[in-house]
Amino acid sequence: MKLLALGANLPFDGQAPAAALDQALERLEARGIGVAARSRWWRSPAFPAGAGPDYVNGAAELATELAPLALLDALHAVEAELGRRRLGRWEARTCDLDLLAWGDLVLPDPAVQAAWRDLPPEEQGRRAPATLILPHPRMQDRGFVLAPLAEIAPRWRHPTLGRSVAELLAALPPAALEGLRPIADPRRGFPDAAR
Ligand code: PH2
Ligand code: MG
Ligand code: MG
Repeated sequence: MKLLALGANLPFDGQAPAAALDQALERLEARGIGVAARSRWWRSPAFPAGAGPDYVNGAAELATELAPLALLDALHAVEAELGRRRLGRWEARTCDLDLLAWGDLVLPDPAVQAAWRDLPPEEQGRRAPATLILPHPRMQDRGFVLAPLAEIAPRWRHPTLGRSVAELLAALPPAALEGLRPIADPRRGFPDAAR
């Protein structure tokens, strides 16, 4: 499974963040990258606390034969189309598309993935990897990633932690889920997503 996390916490072109994330999925499909499944959109307080407006977050399963770096290029292109400016780390953004996993591939290798995964919290805000790390080194820590992901891929198993998405979600401390709530069911439209 090719798994994607989506996030946005700034309006783009007068549109609410959820609308930009809808557009991101449409633009991926227009590039031939299928969306096999998508979660609901969830609202979540910015991490770290106080780092800007609430986010809208979601997850999708992509259907594509693109290799990881080619897929990453396509994600970056769609981010740019949706107004993303790469400024500071953890800065507010109109569209963030994070590749979480590409099957059970571990990049660049298990030791380096584990080193980034286990980076001490005080270093996480200061250091960013220069190369693609898969699975995404913070995915197991984030309620705003795991809760949407559990809607579409609860049984996907993390290749270096050996735990499923459902298990990782259940293992989170309650603080990681605080304030997190679904805002809409895509099959029924987006009744309360406008803001
Ligand atoms: N993404 C970040 C930093 N902080 N907080 C929430 N709630 N959701 C995100 O997607 C998010 C964040 C960096 O990409
Ligand atoms: Mg990103
Ligand atoms: Mg991100």
